[in-house]
Amino acid sequence: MANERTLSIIKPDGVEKGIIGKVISRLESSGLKPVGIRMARLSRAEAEGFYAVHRERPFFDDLVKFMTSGPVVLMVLEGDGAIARNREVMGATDPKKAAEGTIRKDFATDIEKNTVHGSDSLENAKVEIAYFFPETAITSYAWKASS
Ligand code: IDP
Ligand code: MG
Repeated sequence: MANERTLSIIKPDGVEKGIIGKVISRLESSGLKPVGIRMARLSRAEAEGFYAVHRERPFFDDLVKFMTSGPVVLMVLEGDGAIARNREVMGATDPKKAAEGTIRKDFATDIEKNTVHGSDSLENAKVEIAYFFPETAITSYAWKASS
């Protein structure tokens, strides 16, 4: 599988529940390596821009309100097939439908407060990573090759 990068977010409910470490532990255990991490309190404009594809959906306003309600952890994850792998570890959008052992099954409150975000395609991953991380803020593992 190809080495990929994906954008992961621990949403305000995950930070509020004090499970940042547990979520990152699940991601790392699945073979995903954080190559960029920062915390942020998203502005309304940032959240609206990030979720622009959902702007016509009935839940859009609530989603923006939720995503700006507290701090989030923004992460770039790297690994083999990272985009699909992250989606698998996250579980279905609705925690009621999420598989056993997934982050959303174990930690999410409901279909909105579902603890984590993950890019859903290579194209969206590129856009989402660039939205929050300049390339210089992403640490490569490439040094391993020359050590
Ligand atoms: P995803 O996060 O699993 O990719 P999307 O369909 O892209 O799911 O939706 C983005 C986010 O919008 C979800 O993670 C969730 O927080 C919220 N959301 C999605 N569907 C609903 C809904 O039916 N009601 C309320 N919030 C929703
Ligand atoms: Mg999505």
